[in-house]
Amino acid sequence: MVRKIILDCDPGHDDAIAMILAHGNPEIELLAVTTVVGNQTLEKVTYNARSVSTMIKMIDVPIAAGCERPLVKEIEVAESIHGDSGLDGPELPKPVVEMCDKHAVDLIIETVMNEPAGTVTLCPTGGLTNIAMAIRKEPKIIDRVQEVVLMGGGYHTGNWSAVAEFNIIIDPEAAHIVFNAPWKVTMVGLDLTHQALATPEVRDKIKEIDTIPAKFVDELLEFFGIMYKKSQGFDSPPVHDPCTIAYLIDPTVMTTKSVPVDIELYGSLTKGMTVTDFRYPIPENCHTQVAVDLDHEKFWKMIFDALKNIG
Ligand SMILES: [Ca+2]
Repeated sequence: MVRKIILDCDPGHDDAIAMILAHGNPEIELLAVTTVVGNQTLEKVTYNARSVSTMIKMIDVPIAAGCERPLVKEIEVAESIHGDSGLDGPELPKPVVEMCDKHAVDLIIETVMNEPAGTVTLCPTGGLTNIAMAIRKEPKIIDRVQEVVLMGGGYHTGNWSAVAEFNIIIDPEAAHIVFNAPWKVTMVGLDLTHQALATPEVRDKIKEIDTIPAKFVDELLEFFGIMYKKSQGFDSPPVHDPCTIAYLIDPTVMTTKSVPVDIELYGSLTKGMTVTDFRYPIPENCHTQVAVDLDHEKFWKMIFDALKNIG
């Protein structure tokens, strides 16, 4: 059964690869791409989303821009990882894909409310500002969404502080709203995505595909790899965001564990931490789960196949 998704993102090197995986896989129907401030300003990430759509000839998926700042905190971007444009490295094609004139929050609400109940999955791969705003504006979406599968957080480590991950720490209040809504949330956090490494073997296979989008991905990974080595000491960069899409294509690509997760809002050292409670017993009504182990080979085969499908 084809999975209908809304990708709410901040492209972003790994967001771009998530777009490619969603577009290139026949199991996924991308209903909309919505953008949110995160890796760079809203203006830059929205330009990037249009540019990536142009690159992969994804002309029929609406793109809508969302929130230009977090709910409470000031804007914090990830220039040390994604560069000044948010997508440094390859030369970006000039976007020819038009913007949807709706605000992303409205497009999310309208799409969820117009599709049959229980058929749309939200896939946030940036800060959770748009999704939190959508819940507050139209709480009925909580019951209508099939599930939320998000990249963010981590139950044993952070990357933007000792215990907090970037997508959560840039808007912890929004994350608090999203994790505490009574819908099914799968947290694909750093514990999982740090296994999705673009190793030299992976890079070679992408080069072999030898298409314009494959060359684009190779150049993205080249820049991403340099920045990850310099700023976080990784030998191969972790490609976080497409892990969410991979899970929706085939959940056996990862193992998950059902456990309560909540967001720390007040700790002077721990603000933005995804506090995960592994204690026995797990409550029966637990609506959150965390991603644990990745099947690296299966994951990367999905990316290779998507690139081949796009051609
Ligand atoms: Ca992202």
